[in-house]
Amino acid sequence: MARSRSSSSGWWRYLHPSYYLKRPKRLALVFISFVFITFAVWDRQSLVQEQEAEISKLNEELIRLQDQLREVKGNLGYLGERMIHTNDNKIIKDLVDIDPINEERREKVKEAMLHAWDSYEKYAWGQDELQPQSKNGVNSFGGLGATLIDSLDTLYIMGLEDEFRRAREWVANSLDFNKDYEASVFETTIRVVGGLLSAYDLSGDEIFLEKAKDIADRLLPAWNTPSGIPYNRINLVHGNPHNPGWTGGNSILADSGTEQLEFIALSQRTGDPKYQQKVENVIIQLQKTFPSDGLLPIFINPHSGAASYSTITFGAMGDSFYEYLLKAWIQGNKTETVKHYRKMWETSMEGLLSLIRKTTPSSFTYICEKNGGSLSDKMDELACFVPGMLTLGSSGYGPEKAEKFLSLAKELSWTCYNFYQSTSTKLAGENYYFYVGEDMGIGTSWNILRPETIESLMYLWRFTGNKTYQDWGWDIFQAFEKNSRMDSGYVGLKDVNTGAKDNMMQSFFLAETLKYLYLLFSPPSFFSFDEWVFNTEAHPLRIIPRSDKEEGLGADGKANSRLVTRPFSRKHGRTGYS
Ligand code: DMJ
Repeated sequence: MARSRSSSSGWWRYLHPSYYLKRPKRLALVFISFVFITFAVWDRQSLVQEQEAEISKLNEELIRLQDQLREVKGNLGYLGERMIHTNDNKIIKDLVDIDPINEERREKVKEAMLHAWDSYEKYAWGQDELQPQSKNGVNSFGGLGATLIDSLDTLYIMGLEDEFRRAREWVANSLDFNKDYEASVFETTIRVVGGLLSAYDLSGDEIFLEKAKDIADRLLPAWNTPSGIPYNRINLVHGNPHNPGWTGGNSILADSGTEQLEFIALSQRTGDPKYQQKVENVIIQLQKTFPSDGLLPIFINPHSGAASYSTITFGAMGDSFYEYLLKAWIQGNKTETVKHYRKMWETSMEGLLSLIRKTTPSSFTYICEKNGGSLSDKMDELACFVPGMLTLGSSGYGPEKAEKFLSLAKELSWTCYNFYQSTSTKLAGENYYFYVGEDMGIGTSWNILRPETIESLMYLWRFTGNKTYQDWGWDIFQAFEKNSRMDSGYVGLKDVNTGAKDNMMQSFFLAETLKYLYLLFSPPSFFSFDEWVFNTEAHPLRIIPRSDKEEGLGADGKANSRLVTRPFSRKHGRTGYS
């Protein structure tokens, strides 16, 4: 008890003032401790406040940067978003290098697409093409929604999400191929099969593949000819393939040799080799009688597989046959399996050199047409895809030939640009004649919003980095804006000299012309040419490497079993729209 009492009184004495007043040292110690604790508490509080202010500043900065990134991604479209994930270094470099002039131009092109699309939605929804003057739709391809399908990938690439979603719903719920209509196998393939496959590759949405298979199955009997060279027309319900009367029973070269990319892609994505077999056989057959200069006339007999006497041209009815020789090689990842395509293409390019002439006095380089043994000094604007094709193909050559074909491409693009610059509307006519001492003169003077020159400028800019090609493309775009734009869409011109308007917004204006313009002003890594190949209607198809031991149809023409590959997967891209 005594112990406890004394310990308790010992503790209380510290609280008694006399304990400190008796000994001043104790008082000083208490004072110093008080000052030290006060300072420590105050210092800690102000530190926390400073840190909080700093954190809130950083948060604001983070939100600002996130907004900026969202904006940039929006401008780049869905693919930009995908590539930010998959191709970080390159895309970040491009983002840093973004050129404000190109940004502005790209926005203008996107706005033009929106205007064309809105007009189509308003006046011609679900029909093949819009007639802007009369404000109605017209079914020039059998009522397959050609403009809508041709536009799917352009909408996707430009990041026009709501428009793409509405188009997708139409494809899923209203697209009906059961039409008693004599369809062009070529046009239906490049626009409809190509457009649907491209939408599938970009979005991963199965509905597009399903529909592509449906229409391709309706076209497939066209290849059931003695030679395997297809008939060019077929009824979508009854079949009955045939050729149009005006060809004298012949098949057209471009119409018969421009289905390889789409049908090979379809086989790769469905695992069913029948599509690929039909179209690859066409090339095998043509290879058997391929001339030493690689130049085939535009008419081929579907019974014998031999060429009939007719014009040789890189313009109408010949053009995309040559384009697909190169692109089937690229699509097949340039492997041994597809080597024969490249070989044939290189042979044809040697033949092309024999058609090259220069004008006087200005030395414009142009491509002649050939009838029998003689050259004719005429060139279609359609042949202005050649500079782009040469640019794309030049990288497969050794340095010397690559340089030779690239400089030919540059010269031809200058000519094509002048097809536009030489008219009062600054829009090109359909074809040109070349006269000694007078350079070029217009033949057919309409302009139907074609894309070929812009397509070539896009490839040249991408491969050379020379911004002049972008400036030329911008000039052409401005001429379309000035002469072809109406409140209700875009029209062609009946005459590029007078500016008189026609009444048609061609579906390829949305599929090709505006898409190539958009790419012309986009950062180079926006679309990788190692990953994608564009069909002749500008629909990008994802390159799926074909192995040298592939189970498909080889260069020997022997059919093998299945080749199964997967399309662009949702995991890597944007989530789908279904
Ligand atoms: C498009 O349908 C394709 O580019 C085709 O290969 C040629 N014609 C038009 C565009 O001009």
